[in-house]
Amino acid sequence: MALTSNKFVLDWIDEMAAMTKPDDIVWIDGSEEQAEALRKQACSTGELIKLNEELLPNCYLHRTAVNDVARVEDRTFICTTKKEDTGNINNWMDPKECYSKLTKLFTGSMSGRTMYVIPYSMSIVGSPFAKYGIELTDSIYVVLNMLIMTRVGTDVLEALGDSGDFIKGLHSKAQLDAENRYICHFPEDNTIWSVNSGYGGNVLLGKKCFALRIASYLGRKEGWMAEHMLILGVEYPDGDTKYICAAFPSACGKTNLAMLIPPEYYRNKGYKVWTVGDDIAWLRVNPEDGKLYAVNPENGFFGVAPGTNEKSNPNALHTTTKDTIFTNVCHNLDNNTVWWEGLDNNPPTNAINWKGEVWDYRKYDKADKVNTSGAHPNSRFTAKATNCPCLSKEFNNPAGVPISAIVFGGRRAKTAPLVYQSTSWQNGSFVGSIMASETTAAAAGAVGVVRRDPMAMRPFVGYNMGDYFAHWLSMGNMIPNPPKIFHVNWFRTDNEGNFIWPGFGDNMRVLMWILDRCAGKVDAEITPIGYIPKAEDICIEGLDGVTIDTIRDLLTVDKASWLEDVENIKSFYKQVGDRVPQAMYDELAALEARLKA
Ligand code: OXD
Ligand code: MN
Repeated sequence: MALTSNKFVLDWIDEMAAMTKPDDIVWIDGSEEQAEALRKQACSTGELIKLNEELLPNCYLHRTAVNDVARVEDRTFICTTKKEDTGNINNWMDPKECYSKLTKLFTGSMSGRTMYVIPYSMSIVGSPFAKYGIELTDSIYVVLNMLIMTRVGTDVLEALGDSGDFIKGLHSKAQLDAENRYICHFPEDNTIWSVNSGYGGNVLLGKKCFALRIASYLGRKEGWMAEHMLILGVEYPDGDTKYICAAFPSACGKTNLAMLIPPEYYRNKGYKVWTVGDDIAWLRVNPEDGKLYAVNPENGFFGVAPGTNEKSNPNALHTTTKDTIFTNVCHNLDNNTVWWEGLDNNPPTNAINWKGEVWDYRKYDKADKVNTSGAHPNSRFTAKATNCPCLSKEFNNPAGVPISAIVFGGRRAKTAPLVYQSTSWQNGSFVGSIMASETTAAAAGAVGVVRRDPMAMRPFVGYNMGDYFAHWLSMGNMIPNPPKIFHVNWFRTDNEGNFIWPGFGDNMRVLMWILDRCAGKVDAEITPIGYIPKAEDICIEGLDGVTIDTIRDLLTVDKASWLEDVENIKSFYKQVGDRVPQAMYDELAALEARLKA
């Protein structure tokens, strides 16, 4: 039975059902009873495997199709009436053409199946940040993940009332046909259509599709920001807490940074770190104090499992010990638990790999991880935020948290120093726009290609990247007390390719310098790229093997490699196209001039 009388909702569902032809329509009410019944049903068909109730209570394992294990950027489209509104960095399709192409794929795609109607909210229902969505899907796995990742239920429909202001998401696994897999966004219609995939990033429509692509479009229209950023709070011994947002490309350790455990030196003094979010931040100006406030619009973590362990991220590990859905990890048959590479040094000897085959850990080959590992390198956990031991008490604050610093970061072997500070909001926006990451060809030890990933949003901006830069600049004029903007690089390597900086919890040492700068407590040195710390201002107390000379080395700015980067940025800006604001070109020219001076 329908859970609302909202005509916009009902008419749209009728239309989608007429196309997809499900046998049944089931409304998701957010109750535990319904969720439990769906879990049982999914276990009866093999869609989920129930794990050891004693060791991993209320935890399940799911495997996606082997050709369907990651986001598909080349099959992700932004469909605006005018191609220039989508720009060159995104894939564009004409909305009419896209609807007609996908209508063919959706026609009858749910026949013999149930259509689930998921009313959900991104951020707290009824809060000033909240935006509502409804996802229609033929996948129980999607329903159960959305129940963890978002706020689902009848209260969303009550808050929506009879308004038509909601994001219409349609998803069907269809035949899981990779050749006809499409993740399409219609920002002008508040609509998302996703077909032929069952992988999280493509099908949990509240996450990348809504909370980043559609939301970034709405944010530009409405004067706020949707960013690919974690949010964390650093609590000082006196109880004061300062908040930081940080943007890193996928697979640069956002979840680890968001949940970091302070080094012993800081712990002994009473410092604590609290997690507000690990992936997405929505930011608005608070008219009362003129500061930028952030919320995490999600309600759970969809984190990468491999590499998560007691050392790298004990908080994440703890979060996944109950109420969690694991996807594409290794199944340990001896005790009906899960395992992944990097969890510990004891791979299970009686195990099924992510593909569902008997797995022999002795055949593991680092050079061919996908085919020889127990867990897929992009295997995931979907875990409840409220199970996270370091969850901030402000997590459910509808007003969000005030942001002192915005931190950008990439994976750079040589160019970027450990940390530097921009000189203004405009300069900081420029620093974000030139963010980049390098891949390392592990076998050869060679430095790979530089991929420019502005604000870590390259795959997630729902409109023209040049307009997105302009939106960043214009936000600067709207924030009377803006956060300061920094750039970090945890990944500098020595000549043998080893990371110089220890990373993980010790990244707190850099965050402390950043917060000291925000509080005006510490000086810095000006360089052509911005302010860098005086080496002695990065605390190395209790840090083995790192000396003040190591810090000096990590802070050097090599003009030659920066000038090479400037050329790379020029060609990237050209690729972004003619909507790159003049102010960004001015910043680039000024940087080049300072480097050459
Ligand atoms: C993610 C990503 O899954 O950025 O968060 O790919
Ligand atoms: Mn992400």
